[in-house]
Amino acid sequence: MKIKGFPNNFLWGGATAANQVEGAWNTDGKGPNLADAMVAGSNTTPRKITLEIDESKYYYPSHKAVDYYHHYKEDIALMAEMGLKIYRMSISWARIFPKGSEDEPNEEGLKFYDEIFKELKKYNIEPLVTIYHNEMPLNLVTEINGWSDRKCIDYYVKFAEVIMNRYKDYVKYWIPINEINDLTTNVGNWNHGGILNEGTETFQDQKDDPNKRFAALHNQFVASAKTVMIGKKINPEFQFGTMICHITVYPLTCHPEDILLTQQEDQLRNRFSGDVQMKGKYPYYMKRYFERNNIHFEVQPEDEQILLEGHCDFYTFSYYMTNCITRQTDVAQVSGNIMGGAKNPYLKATEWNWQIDPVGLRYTLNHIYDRYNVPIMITENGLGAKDILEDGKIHDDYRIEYYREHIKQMKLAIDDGVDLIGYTPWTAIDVISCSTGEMAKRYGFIYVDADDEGHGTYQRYKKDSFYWYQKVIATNGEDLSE
Ligand code: BGP
Repeated sequence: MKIKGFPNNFLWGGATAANQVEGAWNTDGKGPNLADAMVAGSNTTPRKITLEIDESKYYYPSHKAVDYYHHYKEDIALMAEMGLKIYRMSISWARIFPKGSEDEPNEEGLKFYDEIFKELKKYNIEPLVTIYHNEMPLNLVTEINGWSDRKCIDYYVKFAEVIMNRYKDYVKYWIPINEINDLTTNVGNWNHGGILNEGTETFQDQKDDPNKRFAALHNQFVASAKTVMIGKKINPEFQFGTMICHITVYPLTCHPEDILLTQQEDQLRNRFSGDVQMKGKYPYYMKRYFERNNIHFEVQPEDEQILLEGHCDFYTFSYYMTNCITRQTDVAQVSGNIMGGAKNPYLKATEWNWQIDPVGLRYTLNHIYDRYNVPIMITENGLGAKDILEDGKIHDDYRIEYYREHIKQMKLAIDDGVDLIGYTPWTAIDVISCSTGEMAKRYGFIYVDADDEGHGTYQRYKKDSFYWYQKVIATNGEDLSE
């Protein structure tokens, strides 16, 4: 029996985030955000956080990033040439509200995104806008310790309302908060929660206060739900997606304790945030988790109704790896973006030790669709790898291989019956890495000539994967050959 292909209106796309592409960190009224306070690191050097930004002493990669602020026309033209139907991007909060607490938005910042949306429209590329992608105005970190303070809800909702009103004729798909479940881990404190606890010096080694962290997550749930409610009034056609950093977990062995631990890990890391945003209420297992771990945070009586009314319409997630869970402590470990785990003997890993698991994507898609029964988009998936530029060419067959295997599994999941509507690989164009701040950890279909210290021509080159993906899109996923 021939397997079903991708639907005709499938949204083939690409993704980026403002702080990782734009640069122009203090141009046209933009204020510093928390990403601007992160010093470059590497696989072995943690990223230092400096509230006082000192460019004479440190290199901060977001300050120039890949200079999309000055190259966006060329970059969007390249995305159009590749055939993208959808482009996932984010809006820099500090470009619109430089301190986060102003009464009036920064018009220059708003104009920049007017231009982006006009450009996308010119090429018929649908924008998918992440309102908050790992960057809040630095002032909100120093003034109120980010999302741990309930005041942050109002600041964020104001920002969201301003941009939804301004861009209502251009944007239909919105993601209120990137990888909202990252706050279930310690590493989420800083760049997801804007929380800097005393003693934290690096992104990799943060001091944790679970009370503040889960308060911040609760505040994000409420802010997201309010945004959905306001957005639906601005335009009832708006569609809102949750965005989960989906760390699919397998038991390392069939020992019942490993199975149970895996279930608990899945509940906490993946399901919890998805459940709140899709079903509109806290799941039973989190109530017990908070009690057992003595976690307390402020909940207002009206929050329950807000969460219920402001649930999301579709489900999106990032998928880079799967990890194994076990009660054993003496097993080999692998890393990951929000958490690592036990090494799976059947999988290979990237140079950054993230395990590659295409079949796990089919499993994950079925797992999610079974639970929520709503349209799904994969809003991040990709390979961070070192590329070599030679005679204007980049032969990234390893990236093509990665995508081919994942796309095959997406096709099988569609055949299983999953309502997969779009795919925005990470990334459309090379960006600076979030966890390490490197340029060398490249993800794009388009190469940017810049290095880890910000040297280079910043010229753009099409990688072999660019041409490959162009063909995949043109044939609607039918031709995955070299
Ligand atoms: C996700 C983030 C992205 C992106 C990606 C890859 O968690 O949403 O912003 O950076 O991970 O991670 P890294 O850049 O650390 O390789």
